Order: sequence, then structure tokens, then C-alpha cells
Amino acid sequence: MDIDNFETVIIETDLLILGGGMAACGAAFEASHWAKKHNKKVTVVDKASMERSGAVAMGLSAINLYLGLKNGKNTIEDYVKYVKNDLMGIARDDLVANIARHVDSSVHLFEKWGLPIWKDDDGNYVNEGRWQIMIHGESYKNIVSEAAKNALKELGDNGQYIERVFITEPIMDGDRCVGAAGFSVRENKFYIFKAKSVLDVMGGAVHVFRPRSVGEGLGRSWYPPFNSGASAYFTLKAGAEMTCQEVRFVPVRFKDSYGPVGAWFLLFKSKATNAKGENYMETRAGELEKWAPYGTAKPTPANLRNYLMMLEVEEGNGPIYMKTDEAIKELVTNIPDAKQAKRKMKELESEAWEDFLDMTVSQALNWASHNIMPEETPSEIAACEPYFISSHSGASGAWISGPKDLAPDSKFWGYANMTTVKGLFAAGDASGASSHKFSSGSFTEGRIAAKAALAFCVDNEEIKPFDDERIEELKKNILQPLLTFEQHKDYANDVDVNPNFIKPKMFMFRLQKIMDEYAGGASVGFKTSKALLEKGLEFLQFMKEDAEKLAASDLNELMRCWENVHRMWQAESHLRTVLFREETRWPGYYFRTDHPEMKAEWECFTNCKWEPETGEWEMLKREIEDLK
Ligand code: SFD
Ligand code: AMP
Repeated sequence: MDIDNFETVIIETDLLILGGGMAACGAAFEASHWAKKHNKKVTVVDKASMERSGAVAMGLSAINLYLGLKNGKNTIEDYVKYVKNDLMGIARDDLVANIARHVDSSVHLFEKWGLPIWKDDDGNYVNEGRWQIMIHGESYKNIVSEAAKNALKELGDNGQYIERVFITEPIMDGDRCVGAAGFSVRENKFYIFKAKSVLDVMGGAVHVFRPRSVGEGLGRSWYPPFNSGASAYFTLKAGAEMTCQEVRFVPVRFKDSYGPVGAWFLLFKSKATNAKGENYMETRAGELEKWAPYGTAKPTPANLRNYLMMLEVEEGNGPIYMKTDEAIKELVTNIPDAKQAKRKMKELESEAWEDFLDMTVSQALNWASHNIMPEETPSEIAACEPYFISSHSGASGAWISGPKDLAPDSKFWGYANMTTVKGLFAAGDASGASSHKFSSGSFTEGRIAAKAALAFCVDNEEIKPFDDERIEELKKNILQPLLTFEQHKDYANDVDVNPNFIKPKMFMFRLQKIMDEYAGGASVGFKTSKALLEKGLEFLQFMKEDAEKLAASDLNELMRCWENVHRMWQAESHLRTVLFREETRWPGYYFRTDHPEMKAEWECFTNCKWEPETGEWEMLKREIEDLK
């Protein structure tokens, strides 16, 4: 491919929103209101098509964050307490509370835009658990993205969304972020975006660790394969401080097809057992004392629920089963009328299938192909490989300013959701230490961040003209894998085996092997230690050198190359932070065999920062503080 044929497209805007997922949709919706008021331009850039991009691509069967404040059932304080306990004491109260106080209104908007929410006979939302409500959500993302696009259209020339452009690098002017560089994955076009403020909402990361699904199953994962660490890379490369980079998420899911368990545990009140039929949450309850006060609080934190299950597997007591059959029977057992009981049974069967059809179609196919009828047969569940998703039960992301009225002084620096880099904002999976935002909370946080980022544009109108030489240098660097392939492709007769370059898939396998074996992946029972982590970091340095030899035969592979560079940075910040925190705080996510206990001295945030000037990493401890 001739890279001289690449057109350079320069887009100038005020607020640049990077990503097209839940947070980006919330951001676009909110920003258009403020942009209209201040006559500002808003541009959204997604690597895929907003209609079905990101984690909600396939749809969802529940909205996992809804407080129902109007009904007076819950308070914001209850929610903050719940989130902090679930994260073993490590969470930013100010950020969690800020999302919680605004999230209900976002859910009401979804309903207004056409999202069907389950209702009971009295017209109230049907709760799955205390914070979760059930939806018929196959088209959730279509509905929300349509509203976001409509909001942008209302701005006329000042509202723009660009799809199928992969964002690669931040563009800096000293200590301020003033744009981004990327390329089209469909046409020979290199993009430069110039902006007064930038909102990073490019999701979390998958395939950093070796997945359980290999060989025939490669590509299948719980987290969407399209989110590959761009958010963390972007903020790290801009020099922003990151937090909780060690807090990966290991979901327990229906085995091999990654179907969700929330509806089974919470709505259907199902139990999970080992092969002997023992409910490990009961038989191993004593283990939770070791992790007090969090382990002994209710609900048991997600990582500890995992951990008790992992202990069973370690002792050879698998398979682990979700007792779907028993749960369904239990739900009809007290219905005296036989006809009514039969009707209820049909209803439950249909709800069970819909749970998967709404959000993980392949799990329904798995049941069908293995002759599993949930009302008759239990199903295997298992812990997945680790992912980086701070909007669920992980926490990794950028360290951001809290809101003025809630944040302690040390956690407020002018604009809500601004990272430690001027003009660079983050939300959803891109911002850290405020877990359990889920789809509704990510959308809401996108709104909060966009409002603040728009205010930043208004307050900071001036940006310097871009340096043409710098643009050319970025273009050359970003397109280099195409050149490398072109130069050396004829050396060998197999494109995957060539001493002059490495293809992105092979590069990804190498990264996954390092992370799996040294950073505590699924194949080593999620265990690691200082010695292993240091070895992993050593191998990662070699990878960083080899990254310069990545080769791409077409635009799609060029995207794969950069996805893997992004993953590698996510990986490095993870390794460094797991190494820094000398304790085990989240058994069930990872276990430090050399520091097997939780320690009071690590009751703090562990942050990291890559310094653009020197290329050095800095590790920091930050205090946990209550609401102002
Ligand atoms: O229960 C680039 N989540 C669930 N939330 C719920 O409320 N209910 C559920 O039922 C949920 N379940 C669930 C969930 C997630 C996943 C993966 C599964 C199941 C299988 C969580 C939410 O989905 C999640 O909290 C939000 O989606 C987070 O929003 P956001 O905006 O932070 O991330 P995104 O939606 O994935 O969007 C990311 C966007 O970035 C784009 N992108 N664009 C340009 N350049 C690049 N280099 C880019 N890299 C990525 C993406 O295309 C996308 O648009 S349950 O089972 O857990
Ligand atoms: P999941 O399907 O595992 O993503 O869960 C959806 C929601 O239910 C999340 O808010 C989880 O934290 C919550 N959840 C799932 N399983 C349990 C459980 N056994 N106890 C308490 N909460 C749960």
C-alpha cells in the first residue's frame, strides 16, 4: 500500500468526543444542549458504527444502576456504601455520588426514547436486585445512539459524528490536550482533530490476558472484542495520572459462551454449587471473615463471591453449576393452582431465554446445541479471563476531578471529570475509582463530563496553530506498519512468519501469554508474585521494542496493530500497579502469593503516571476521603 496516497483530513472543533459508546452518547446528548447555548461545535468520533458499537452492541437485559430516588427506597449514601464495600474499600465517594444523584433521569430518558422497561401490574419498574431493573434491551444501543445523533443533528453544522475512524494518539500543546490523531478503517485517510477540549470515552480493554476461548473459540469473550485499551493509552500518553490500574474485573459467567449470571442470582434467586451439590457461599462462609470488614458485609463483594468458587475449583470440586432447574421449580412451587403454576413456568422459561437473547445470543445457541433446558438441567458457570472495565466491578482508569460541591479539596481541580491533564476529560470505562456505573451510569457520567468539558472550551478559547512537521511525523509513525509490510512481505512465503516484522495477531498472542502466565491470568489460577511480575515486565520491555516492527497488510490490520499497542500500555500500567500494591485486596480478581493478606497500610488508591518528557513511570499513593 502506498502511504503517499493517504489524504490528511483536518477537522477543527470545540469539543471532541472520542468513542461512540454509552458515555459518548450521554456526552453528545448533553453537549448539544450547552453547545447550542454557547455556539460551539461538537464532534464525535467512533472506530465503529455508533448504532452497535461498544459493550452494549448486542443489547442488554438489565439496567444495573437505577436508584429510584423518587420512590424513596434508596438513598445516594446507600449506593456509595454499596459500591465502596464491593470494591473492598477502594472507591471515590464523590464520583460515585455524583453519578448516583443524576442517573435516574437518564433512565427516564431511555424510556422516553422507546426502551421497553419491564413493569409490574402496578406500572412500577421490575427490579432484578436492589439497584438493577429489567429491560427488553436487544435494541438498547440503537435507541440511545439514535437520540445522541438526533441531538447532534439539532446543532446543524456545529454537530458532527464521524464513524469508522480509529483514534490512535493524543495531540498535546505543552500540558494541554488539544486534539487527537487517527485513521479511517475504510478509506486511505489520515485524520487530525483540533479541539479546545477532548473527552476520552473509548471503553475498557479485552484480550490483554489470554482468553479461555482459544483455537476454534478465539474471539469469543465476555467483553466486546472491539474495546482494546484505547482509553487508557490515550490518557497515559497524554501524561495523565491513572488510578486503580490493578483493579481488573473477572466476571463469573455461564461457561464458554459468557452468558450473564445477574438475573439468575438476583431475579430467579438461583444458587450455585460445586459438583457435590454444596453451596459454597454457605459452606465456605467462614473464609469471608479473613476479608472483614468488607467480606462480612452484605452483599458479599463480587471478587469474594468469585474467590469462594475458585477455592472449590482448586480443590477439584468442579464443575460449578448454576442450579437453574431448582430455581425455576422453587419459583412455582408455592403456586397452588396447577394452571397458574404452568403459566408461570412458561413465563419463567421465556424470561430465562430472553435474558441471553437480549445480550448474549451465543449463550442461547450454546443451550440449544447442548440440549439444555434451563427448567430441567443446571448449567456450568466459570470465572472468565480478566478484563479492564471500570464501569462494572473493575476500577481502572484516569484519575479525575470530582464535582465542586461533593469532592474533598484534594480531589477537585476546576472542572468535573477533567483528568490531571488540562482540557482532557474522561468518563465511563475511561475514568477510574467509581465502579458500578454500568450502562446508565456511564451515559450519565458522559453527560456530566461533557457539560464540564464544554465549559472548559468556553473558558479556554485559544489554541495555538498545529505544527505541520509534527502532523507529518505523527502520520508517518501511525501508518508505518503498512510500509513495513510492503517493504518486507516478499521475504517469506508465509505472511505470519517473517524475521523482518511481526503481524498484530502474533503480537497479541505474545502479550496474552506474558499476562496470563506472569500477571495472574486464568491458566495460573489468577495468582502472581513480585518475582513473576518483574519477569513479566522484563518480557514486556522486549515487546515494546518489537512493537516498532508491527506490520499491516491493509487498513483493518493497521487498526489491529494499534489496538495491540494500546493493549500493551494497558498491560504495563496493570503490571506495575499490581507490583506496587504489596498486599492481596481483591482475591477472586488476583492473588499475590507473596503478600496473601489485606493490609491497613494499603487502604489507599494506588495511582501511576507515565511522564512524556522522560518516559519514566511514577507510582503514587492517594488518600481515600469521605464526601465533603
Ligand atoms: O450485567 C473507539 N454492562 C452492563 N450494564 C448494564 O447496565 N446492564 C447490563 O446488563 C450490563 N451487562 C454487560 C455490560 C457490559 C458487557 C461488556 C456485557 C454485559 C457483556 C456494562 C455497560 O455495557 C458498560 O458500563 C458501558 O457500556 C460503558 O460505557 P462506555 O461508553 O465507557 O464504553 P462502551 O459503551 O463500550 O463504548 C466504547 C466506545 O469506544 C469506541 N472505541 N473509538 C475510536 N477510536 C478507538 N481507538 C476506539 N476504541 C474504542 C467503541 O467503538 C465504542 O463506541 S452485565 O452482563 O454485566
Ligand atoms: P452480572 O450479570 O454478573 O453482570 O450482574 C449484574 C448485576 O447483579 C451487577 O450489579 C452485579 O454486581 C449484581 N450481582 C450479580 N450476582 C450477584 C450476587 N450473587 N449477589 C449480589 N449481586 C449480584
